[in-house]
Amino acid sequence: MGIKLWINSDFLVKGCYSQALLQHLTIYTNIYLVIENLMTSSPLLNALAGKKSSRPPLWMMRQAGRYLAEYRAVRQSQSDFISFCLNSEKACEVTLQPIQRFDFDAAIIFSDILMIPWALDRNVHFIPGTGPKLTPWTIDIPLDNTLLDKISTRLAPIGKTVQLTRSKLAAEKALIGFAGAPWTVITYMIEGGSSRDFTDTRQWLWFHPKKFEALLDYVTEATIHFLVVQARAGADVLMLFDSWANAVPAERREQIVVAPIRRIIRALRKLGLKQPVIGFPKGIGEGIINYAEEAEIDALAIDHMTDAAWVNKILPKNMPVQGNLDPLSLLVGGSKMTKSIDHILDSFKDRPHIFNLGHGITPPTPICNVERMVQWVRKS
Ligand code: 1CP
Repeated sequence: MGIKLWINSDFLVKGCYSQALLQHLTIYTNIYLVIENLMTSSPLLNALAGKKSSRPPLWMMRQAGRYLAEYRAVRQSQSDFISFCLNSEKACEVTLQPIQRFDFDAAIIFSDILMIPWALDRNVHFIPGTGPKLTPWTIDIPLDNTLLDKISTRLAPIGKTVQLTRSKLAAEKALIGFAGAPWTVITYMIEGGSSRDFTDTRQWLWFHPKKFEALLDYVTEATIHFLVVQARAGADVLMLFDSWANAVPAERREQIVVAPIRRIIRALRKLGLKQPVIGFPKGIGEGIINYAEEAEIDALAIDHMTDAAWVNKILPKNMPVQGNLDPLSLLVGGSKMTKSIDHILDSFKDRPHIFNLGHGITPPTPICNVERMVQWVRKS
């Protein structure tokens, strides 16, 4: 629908009053609809709906975080990280900070993938300089379904953050809710924190396949509850972070990486929740071909280890992609960074694309390099 269409309307030359009035009304209705559309259309939602644009919308994974002085200032006022995530006012404040500073096209709600283990009573703590610590999940722990029933109540403060943030965010900025993919969350539960090789979790796959399957189902159900809270509170988009999908043996990917995502998305759709879902199966290389086909996601987030030109060749033509600048290129900046940005923009120029990093931004990143990245992507 274009402006010319209504201006060219010939109601003035027609003598019939009522017809002219009718057309007049139509014109005003059309103008209203177009203005409303202009006011609410979100570049990020457009890309997720499969629309191409001359400049891709952009945001950054982990955009609210320690590289920002204003984040560190708020963080200081809250010693316990979980309480910080559950404090809707403060979580909303830090969610909005990167939008205020860089005018990104999307905000991602400030929370953590470990809120699910926390809600499942896993005694989650974040130790400064060390990372998360949880009471490790052992083979003999029974799966308590009454805890699943409590997830929505326990994580309700995050729904409140979503609501509050949406009310403060401009209409054209999309708000992203998220959860960890079940596998990634389970690695933290079994290892009791971060891990380099996920030895205990991977051993479960071989020694206790039935128990592992039951735990996977359990965490998948918990994830559905968590995403429903965020979707019902007003999140426009949902993202599932499978940060450690690389550690899953290739022949088990369908069961562990792909099927749980499909199950989560089907459950959301069954509840009438239509938010587009971005899947991020980090580090699975050629596995993205099957993931893109089978997981029923709306868009695929690509890590920086995967070449954008190859991704463009192998994925279905109109599938939206997100990514995939190496976060460490933002440490060096300059022409090394812009050359890398150009490769990504050029590779994805013929498909719906959301510019992003291939993983989270790191704390030592200079702000001026983020600014340069934003300018460079927007001038393209
Ligand atoms: O004290 C601090 O400020 C701790 C740093 C921090 C932050 C800023 C943690 C601890 N979590 C978060 C917020 C967070 N985490 C967000 C919202 C902020 C934003 O993106 O703007 C998101 C989306 C996450 C997701 C998250 N948490 C992931 C998946 C994405 C990824 O980076 O791979 C993972 C794996 C976590 C676990 C986690 N949270 C925090 C730490 C230190 C860790 C462990 C990371 C590891 O094992 O390497």
